[in-house]
Amino acid sequence: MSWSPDKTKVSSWNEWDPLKHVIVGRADGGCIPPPEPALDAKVPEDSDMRGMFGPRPQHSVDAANAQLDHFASILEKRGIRVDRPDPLDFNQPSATPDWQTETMFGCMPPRDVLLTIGAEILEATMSYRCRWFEYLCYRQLLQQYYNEDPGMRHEAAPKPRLTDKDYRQDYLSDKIGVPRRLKWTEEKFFVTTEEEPLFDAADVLRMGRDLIVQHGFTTNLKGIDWLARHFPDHRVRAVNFPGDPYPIHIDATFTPLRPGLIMNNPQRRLPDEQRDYFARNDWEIVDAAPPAHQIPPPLCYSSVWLSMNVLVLDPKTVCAEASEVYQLEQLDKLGFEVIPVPFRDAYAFGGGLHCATGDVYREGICEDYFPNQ
Ligand code: DAV
Repeated sequence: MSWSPDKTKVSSWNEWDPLKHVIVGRADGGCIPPPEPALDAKVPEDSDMRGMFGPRPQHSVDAANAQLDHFASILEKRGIRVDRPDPLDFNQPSATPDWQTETMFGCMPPRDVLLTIGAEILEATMSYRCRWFEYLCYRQLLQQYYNEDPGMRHEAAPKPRLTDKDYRQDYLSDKIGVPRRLKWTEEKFFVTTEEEPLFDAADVLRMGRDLIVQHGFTTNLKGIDWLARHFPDHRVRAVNFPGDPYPIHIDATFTPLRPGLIMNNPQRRLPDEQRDYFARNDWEIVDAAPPAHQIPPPLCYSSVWLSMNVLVLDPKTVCAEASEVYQLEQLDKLGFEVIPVPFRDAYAFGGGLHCATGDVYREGICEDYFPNQ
């Protein structure tokens, strides 16, 4: 049965098959959350955000929304159905019996929260307290998909307690220094402990039968094990990337572009012993082009490597940030039709073009891209 825009169907098995239906986030009400253990570990020590919290300036919300709306219209003009989440009032306290935080975060990056594997959309545990309730922004859409597509599976991973036991106290200092952080992350001594399963959806790359999951600040080994038990028909592989002092989310580090081709951040290389799996299955790993910018935009958590946070529309077409001239050029040379999308004003709200989207439907089936085990 072929896909049509007015009949909802949930299905997506990888990061590159032809995209037909997607969620694009919103910047409305985005907040800088107050200090909490795992979030503080990610804010660079010299960041302009240290010590700040509360609603982001309205002019920055408006600028981000203008770019998000423009991105959505680019996708729609190409025949892709676009849905948008329902923001909460993020500038209010939230709490469970275990903790309380003064503000939430926002709903710009659906990729962090929602993991689409085939007909299932899974709400991630999340690993920051300020993002514990973020799934609520997507519930209206997920309920709609559930009602309209009898094959859709709506799942939620066990909500974590997120007590102080989930976080290593060693990371509470803002004077750790980058050399020590690099040593710790190389040793896989991350801010999150193994108290309970934790994962953010943006640590998972979907590659047909294989799920490649980054072990780092936002996803622990128990989270990866939970994913492996939850998806028994998949091979779930943990990867890690020494060289990143703040390892959260795989999508500014390791970016599959089409079957057989992945870009790797040259400052965060996949270790040799983990490369073999890709090599023996004829996957080429190329260094991503350098970012065009020396520093991220103001009040932004993410690194300049959002340059490689591209959204693949199909194996020949990719959206990349409009000012990232080196990345645009590299993708062009790799044979893609490249769609430049202005997006830097949205970065501070939670990331780039891949972060800001969540798959609902891509054509194609679950294939095995790694037959040589
Ligand atoms: O390089 O700061 C950003 C990923 C956002 N989802 C980085 C990772």
